[in-house]
Amino acid sequence: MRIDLVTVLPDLVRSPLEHSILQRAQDKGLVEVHVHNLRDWGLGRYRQIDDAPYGGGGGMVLRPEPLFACIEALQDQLGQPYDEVIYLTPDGETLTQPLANALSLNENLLLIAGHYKGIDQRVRDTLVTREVSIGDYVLSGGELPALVLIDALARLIPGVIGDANSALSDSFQDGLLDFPSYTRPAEFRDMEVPAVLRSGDHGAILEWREVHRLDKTRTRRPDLLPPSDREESIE
Ligand code: 6GU
Repeated sequence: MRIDLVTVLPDLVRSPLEHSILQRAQDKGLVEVHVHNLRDWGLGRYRQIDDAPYGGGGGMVLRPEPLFACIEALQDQLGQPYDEVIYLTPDGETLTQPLANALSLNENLLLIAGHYKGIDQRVRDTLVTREVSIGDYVLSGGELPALVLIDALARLIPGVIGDANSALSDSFQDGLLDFPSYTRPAEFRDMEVPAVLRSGDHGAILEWREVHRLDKTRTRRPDLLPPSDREESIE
């Protein structure tokens, strides 16, 4: 998968892309992330990229010319249309695991991180094919949401995560929260790891994990369960 990310703050997004799973995904050639500074397409001597909103009010709006020039240049370089041009915005569709799963199947994505008061509506009306929010709270810009989206997508690409089962067994992937995990030591400050997990009985371990996934989901996120599964708790 190739991801082009357009931002006015390229330095803000670089470091997270250079660590851990995102770095590994890129090292393995499974994901390519290219960061582009919108100011490179800015207007005039001062490379202007934003302006005051028509109609007044606070904040600045990203002008259409730099965004059109940038997106068209990237489109030309790619040599084909992007599968999706995604604008990160709090009024977009909320990112969920099913949306991440669907987007992870694309080959080429262009992400636009807005800033200030957002971007000129004409860009949204013409070039943007999808608008995505990462939740019902307001952030200062689309850069962190873009990184969240990239992380959610990269880990779904086959080969990125070591254990092939790991991404599929995550919380949310089948609608339940994850089970509690323990590692050595078996006893720590009078707290014992549940005996069944040390029993070697794989059937019993699977059952324990399912019971605890369901129990945790009932307690914390009953909204994830069908109404018939919401009551009844383990003793
Ligand atoms: Cl995508 N952008 C901003 N600025 N705030 C957000 C968001 C996006 N998603 C949730 N809050």
